[in-house]
Amino acid sequence: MATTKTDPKLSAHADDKKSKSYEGLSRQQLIDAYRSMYTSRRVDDREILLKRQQKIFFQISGAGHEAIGAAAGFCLKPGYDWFYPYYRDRALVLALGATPYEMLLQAVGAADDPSSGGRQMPSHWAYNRLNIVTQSSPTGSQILQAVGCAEAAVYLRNHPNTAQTGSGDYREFHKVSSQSDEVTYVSLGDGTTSEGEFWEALNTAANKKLPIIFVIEDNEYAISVPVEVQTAGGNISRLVSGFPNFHFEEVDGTDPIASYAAMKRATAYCRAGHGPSFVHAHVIRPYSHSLSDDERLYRPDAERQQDAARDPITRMQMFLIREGILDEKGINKLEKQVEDELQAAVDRALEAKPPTPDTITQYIYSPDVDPTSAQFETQPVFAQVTEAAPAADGKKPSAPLPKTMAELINSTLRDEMKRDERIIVFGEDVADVSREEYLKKKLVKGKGGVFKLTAGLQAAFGGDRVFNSPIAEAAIVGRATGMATRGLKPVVEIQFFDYIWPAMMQLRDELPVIRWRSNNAFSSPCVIRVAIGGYLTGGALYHSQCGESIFTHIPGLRVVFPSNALDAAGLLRTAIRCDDPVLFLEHKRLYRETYGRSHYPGPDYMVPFGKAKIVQPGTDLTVITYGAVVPRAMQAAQRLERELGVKVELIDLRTLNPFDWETIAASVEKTNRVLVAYEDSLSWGYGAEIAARIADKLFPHLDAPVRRVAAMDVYVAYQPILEDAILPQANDLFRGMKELAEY
Ligand SMILES: Cc1ncc(C[n+]2csc(CCOP(=O)(O)OP(=O)(O)O)c2C)c(N)n1
Ligand SMILES: [Mg+2]
Repeated sequence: MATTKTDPKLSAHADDKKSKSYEGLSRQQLIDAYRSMYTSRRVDDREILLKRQQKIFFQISGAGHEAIGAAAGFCLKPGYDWFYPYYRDRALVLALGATPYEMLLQAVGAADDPSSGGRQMPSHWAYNRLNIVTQSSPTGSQILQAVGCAEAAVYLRNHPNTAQTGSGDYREFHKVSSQSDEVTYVSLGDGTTSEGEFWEALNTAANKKLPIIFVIEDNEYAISVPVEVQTAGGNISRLVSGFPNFHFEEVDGTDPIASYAAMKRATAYCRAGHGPSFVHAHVIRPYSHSLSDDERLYRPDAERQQDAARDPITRMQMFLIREGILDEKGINKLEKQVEDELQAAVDRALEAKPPTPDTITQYIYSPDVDPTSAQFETQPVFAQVTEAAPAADGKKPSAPLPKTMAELINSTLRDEMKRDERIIVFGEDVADVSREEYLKKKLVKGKGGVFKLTAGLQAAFGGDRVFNSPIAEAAIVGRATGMATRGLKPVVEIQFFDYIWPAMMQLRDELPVIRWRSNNAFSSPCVIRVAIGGYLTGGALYHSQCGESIFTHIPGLRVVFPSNALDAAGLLRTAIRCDDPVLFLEHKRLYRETYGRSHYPGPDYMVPFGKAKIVQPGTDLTVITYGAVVPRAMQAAQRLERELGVKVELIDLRTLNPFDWETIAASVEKTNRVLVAYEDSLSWGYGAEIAARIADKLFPHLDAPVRRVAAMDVYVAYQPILEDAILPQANDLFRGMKELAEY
């Protein structure tokens, strides 16, 4: 255990009682434990005072949770094991080597706060050097990431080639490493076990026998809601006891020695590779939920006094005295030392400089790899089609046909996986066949995705690189996030855009925020492929929706939406090689469309983000669109030219965040008329922002109002007659264009 400095004078006196074993903890370690526990409590007390003096802006205490934290600190190794600790883990974080000064820097919101640079509340731990991964405020969103982190440890161990760095892509900036017996620690409160993501995490940890320790710090309350309301039967240990492959512990988490014994067994089980551990620690919460909560409103005095009798700080103090490890003088001396150090830390922290507003936009995206740069603009290299000898009947063999978007996405994944062993593909049904023996014995052909986009990848790269996940979208994104934090490049699939919503917490509050909230101490670049869109005749409302603007509204997330096979290949490669999280939207209707097919552009073809494509140049009217509306708009534009001689400039945005303002502006300045068209419902849709910007920035250049053509403000219906009426068709686009041209 790395802990704060130890004064030799405070070392355990007399060797006489050395023989006595405290579950293997030395007398010095017990003193060290008290030091981190007491320091933790005093930092809390001091922060509470500073908050009352309005010198800091928020406070979250770890009071009552110190003993289990200190005990965990003895079993786990900073910078070796990995940590996803929740906000009450101050004692653990101190035990691992963070300092009160560093904690106070976060409380005052200092520029030098190593956890977030003044961006997150205090007790939102992140210490890169200690492998303490940036934590957030949503209860439980860390758990699936911790599972992904543990999966990554196993994968990295089995794939030494992942250490290759490869210049010119994300790998240059993400060194990977793992330890043969490392474990991942994740903690949470009793109330948080009610979150679905908790159960998704246990499921995968058990199934994959992952080296991860779940620590539940059960203080019997979640703000004002008692444990029996959160948890059926009131005891989480009982509920989870059926999960296979787990080692279970239930312990008095206010007793450091019992906690240590439990944590020691739990850690040993994980380190030995037997599977995950579950430690249920009963603790107390003496300081209400937070400073904005007064627990006397819902907890009677008697109950609170019962808790107070178990206070881990006083218990540990008494224990040290009783065992003759420290006398009263020794305790006072230690406490005085802690106080003095803390006072110095407070004085320094109060002097620390706040961040300046010009830094706000730093680290929304990678500062190292710019996917809009020329580095990502390469030329396609189409394989030479060699003339084959004429067949026996004298007929010429036909040249190979251009490929569909589905085929080119598959080929791109294949080539990238060949190039980069850090790529892992998982999702629902993406494997060829989970029961691999069927594949080996050639009993079945394999599935490879409901749209067959990942077909053959498992056969080519193995079941630990391409595998099926449970139907748990939050788990797909959360696990991917944890893996990416370790330097892997998950390219995961959400089967239908309509089912992305269980992953929304991960997609909004976690994945795209990790870099910004940790001030670039951590990042999680990965790719989420999603089948999206309608025009399916029969897809109905749960297989046809769009909704891309919900994701372009998220800073830190790149959003890509190709309209043809060649762009899909080039953009997917950019998505994989870049250093940001990317939502890669694939239109189902375009997967096998005749429109936009192409030969494979070779293993290095890339299209930069933020560069639109002028599908057709024109002089009279600009049409801005993307995705499946591109071919429909093309049809309408051709008719407009045929019937009215109007020349439309058709722009395919290709990427929605970032988007290509320069191309838009240049075109509108030339044509002076603009239509924005999109498949999503009209109001608040993606094109609304484009239209607003044009109206704002290009007003002097406009000869007509900015118009939009989009879907009706309703869901996509099953009956094709209704679907046709709901979604924008070539006829609607033609009408919109004609009106504008004639305005
Ligand atoms: C997803 C989510 N919902 C609600 C909250 C507000 N909230 C913060 S802490 C908390 C209670 C957590 O209780 P528990 O897991 O028992 O942890 P404790 O604070 O008791 O240690 C709630 C409801 C939140 N942060 N995140
Ligand atoms: Mg609780």
